[in-house]
Amino acid sequence: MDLDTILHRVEASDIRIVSIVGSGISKASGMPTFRGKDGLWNNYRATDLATPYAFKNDPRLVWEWYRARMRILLDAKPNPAHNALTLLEKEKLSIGIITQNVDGLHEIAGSKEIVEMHGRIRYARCPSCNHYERWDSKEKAEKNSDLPYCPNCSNQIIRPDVVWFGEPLANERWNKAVEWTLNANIVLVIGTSGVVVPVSSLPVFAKERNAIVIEFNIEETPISSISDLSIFGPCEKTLPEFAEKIIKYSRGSND
Ligand code: BJW
Repeated sequence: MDLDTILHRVEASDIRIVSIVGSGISKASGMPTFRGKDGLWNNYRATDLATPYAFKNDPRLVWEWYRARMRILLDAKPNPAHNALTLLEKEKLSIGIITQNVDGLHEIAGSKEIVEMHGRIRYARCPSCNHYERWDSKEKAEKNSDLPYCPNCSNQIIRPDVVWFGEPLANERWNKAVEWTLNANIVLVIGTSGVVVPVSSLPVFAKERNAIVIEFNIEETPISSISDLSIFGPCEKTLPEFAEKIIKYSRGSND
């Protein structure tokens, strides 16, 4: 089915979009993805470092990886795909963005309704006393060999405020993500391999509620088979095109 036919399945005056986002959206901002050749850092697989086990076993290595990512992030800017989602919100076509990304680029792009399912890399916390601090400074990102101990209780090494494999997602984030998904009539699945639970189950919930699922990726994923349409290509190009089209449709013009 093509996009025009799909769009006509929703009333132009009743568009409720939810976007489920992964690391592919930030690729054009310079941020590496997790899987595939991009997911390699100094010969370690990114997915092997994003675990409580890796942190317990070698916190210095894991902090080195987070610091390396922070150095890239400090220079990163939102790209046209982030901006397209902000535009959909401004046009009141979007309920919200459910992002697996920890980079904070949606907020910088000006989006307001965001749930950061896997936390925020720009903050760190103490697992012992729950001290919380910002981590997105050049000074902190550059001290590669230092292990950051908690400045409050000194007991523990602080950790990035993110969700690693095997850790639960915060209830309030999950509940909001489910609520938004069930309220949407169009769900965009953008730049994610769709293999990490529980977020990967959200497009399935949407489908069960008869929402239209549109995937934006450079290649096929497990989400492709449940999508009404997969738009293959870099989302920094395809998403702004989609946004332009749906905004026109919502205003009653299809030119
Ligand atoms: C483009 C593009 C362009 C590129 N345009 N597209 C066994 C043991 C322990 C746990 C489990 C287990 N079996 C299952 C689990 C559960 C686990 C899980 O899902 N594992 C699977 C991988 C097997 N999930 C969890 O543990 C979650 N918690 C949980 O379920 O709690 C309950 C529970 C507990 C214990 C046991 C079982 C259940 C937590 C998941 C947390 C994930 N955390 C990370 C790290 C975050 C912090 C950080 O950033 O450092 O989140 S891992 C990593 O994967 C990161 C991402 O958010 C997440 C998803 O990856 P994403 O975004 O999809 O990236 P990629 O690289 O995979 O894909 C990029 C895509 O972009 C590709 O498709 C490209 O083609 C595309 N692309 N350029 C468009 N320009």
